[in-house]
Amino acid sequence: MNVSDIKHAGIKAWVEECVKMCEPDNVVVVDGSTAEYDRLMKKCVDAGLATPLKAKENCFLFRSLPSDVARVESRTFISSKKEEDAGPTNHWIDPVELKATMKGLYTGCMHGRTMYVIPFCMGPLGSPIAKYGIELTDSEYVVLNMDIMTRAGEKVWQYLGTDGDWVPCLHSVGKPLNNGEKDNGIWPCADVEHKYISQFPEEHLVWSYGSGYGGNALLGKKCFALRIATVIAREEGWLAEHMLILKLTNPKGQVKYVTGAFPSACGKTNLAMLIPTIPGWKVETVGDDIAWMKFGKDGRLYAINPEAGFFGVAPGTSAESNKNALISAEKNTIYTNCALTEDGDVWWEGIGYPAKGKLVDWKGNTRDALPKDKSPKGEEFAHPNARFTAPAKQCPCIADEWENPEGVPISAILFGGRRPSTVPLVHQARSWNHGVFLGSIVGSEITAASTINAAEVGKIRRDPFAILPFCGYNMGDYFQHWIDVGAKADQDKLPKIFYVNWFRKDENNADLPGGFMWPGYGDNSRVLEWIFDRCDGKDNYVDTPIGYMPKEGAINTDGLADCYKKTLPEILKVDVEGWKKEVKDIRENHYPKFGKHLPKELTAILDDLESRLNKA
Ligand code: GTP
Ligand code: SPV
Ligand code: MN
Repeated sequence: MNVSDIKHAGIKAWVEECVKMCEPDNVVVVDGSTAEYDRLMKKCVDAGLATPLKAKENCFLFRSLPSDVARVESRTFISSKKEEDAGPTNHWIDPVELKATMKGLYTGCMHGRTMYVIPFCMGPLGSPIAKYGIELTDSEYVVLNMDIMTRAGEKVWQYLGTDGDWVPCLHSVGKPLNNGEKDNGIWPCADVEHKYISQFPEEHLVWSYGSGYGGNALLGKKCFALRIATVIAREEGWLAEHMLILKLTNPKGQVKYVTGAFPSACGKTNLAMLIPTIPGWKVETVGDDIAWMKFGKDGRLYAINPEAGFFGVAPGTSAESNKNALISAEKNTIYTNCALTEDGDVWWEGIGYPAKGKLVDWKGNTRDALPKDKSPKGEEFAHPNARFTAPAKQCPCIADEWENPEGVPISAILFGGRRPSTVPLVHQARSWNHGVFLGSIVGSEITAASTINAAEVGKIRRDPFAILPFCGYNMGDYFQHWIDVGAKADQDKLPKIFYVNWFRKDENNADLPGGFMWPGYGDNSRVLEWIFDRCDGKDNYVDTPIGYMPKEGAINTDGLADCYKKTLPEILKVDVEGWKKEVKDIRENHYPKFGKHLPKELTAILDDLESRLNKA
């Protein structure tokens, strides 16, 4: 199929306009076939950008440049007409100015390259919740990843018809090949100051330039399914969220679906694929990163996973921590910035075993492997934000209903982040609005997924709803939208809201691996059990100043390692002094940012929390 064959007039005109501006050598309309995937992958191998992995069927390793290893929040823009509409937590440039700058960069930017036209669908094809987009890109890596991460290619056109809704997503790596230049095995991208990841919310438009990595370049993911989708969701009255979706079955065979918002690299993929350590319980995966939630005819909130694959964090993924992720990525997978072993396999820190012999690290240097599966900070063989791109259907615990066009009905919503102190293992909101409050105050240590600057990693920042880098409009208005959604709903049918923290630390306790006071991973099922029973209204809680918490003995500790039986009382306590500091920080530093956009309901809940703490 050629551009001239596109039956959708709006799409055809936009593609032609972009071709004129970017001046690619060729234009290819992506069909999504296996033959096409193989051809593009071979092109990457021939250009020295990809290495086939001898040890894994149809798997390939890419290495990016050190300036292009994660999302670049400092170069991500919400370009609304008014700065106020982007809000205090987003970077903003006037759209007229930004478009002029970017048009300058886009002009002739695809010289020596092919422009790929990718028709794609976010969500199960034909689902009433699904949305469609077209990504134009000059990166074969992006086409290959989009093929795994979305439903892409020929099959999408029938849903677009001649005038269906779609989101235009323009992407270039920003590295034209003039005068017969070649990539010569070097990951193409632009300097950091020329990278722009731009969303134009009023136009539902994405323009990305200069990066080939992850969420900067696979525009269906964070740019469309979150930044633009949050805007559409607000217009249409639903929720687009940075959340995993899991199916939880108890020993009686009863099922509940749970979503969870945790900041980047804070455990969504792991929780979504968890293997419970408590007998009789089962977790299955519906999604691991993004949830779109709408009310069904029965008044319940239903979630779909708009994606078709996992773009998962490799480091820390082992047979012990997340076996299901390893199996998902055993074949037909793209690895990025992992280390390469002598026998043609990938390796990373925390994979569960030391590597043998020599390793090629993510920068392409050959070094002797260490006798353990950790490396000193800054000397990692795999980049801390190294990733695997794997088809969701390969996940051994994918839920049968993961592609249900109507989605799955949600019973509980979790919020969480990496909080080494103060925040307990689990507490429950007293009401929907109290839950919105908990979402609004989420904080977490910065991880390698959210910055290309290693010096920032570990600092705590507020990341409301884990959506700080992904909200396409004013965060204060986003809080209000959550309150409005709850107010309109049938209160009995709303999901219950919980705040969890797997990451409490006690660095002085040598018994604790990594200093973590909770084992995490499979043992998080112990907390899921409590949450499941809470949703059924079980009397397993005590009322505390911060919300409902497990009453004594309500967290199942059968088989829990002794060192954690000792730390459990500590992480199930309300740290009154810590929370008072928290309240002060929210009042003085967090909430004032939102000015008149801050819903008064949230200030009222903050006041209530403070008075409860004062009485404690
Ligand atoms: P994004 O894809 O960036 O949105 O990340 P994510 O939220 O899906 O995080 P993921 O599940 O990939 O986990 C990131 C890192 O946190 C990995 O190195 C995991 O091993 C580690 N991790 C996940 N769950 C836990 C847990 O329960 N406890 C501890 N200590 N670490 C965890
Ligand atoms: C995240 O950073 O939350 C990710 C990875 O899921 S990326 O797709 O690069 O945004
Ligand atoms: Mn994510």
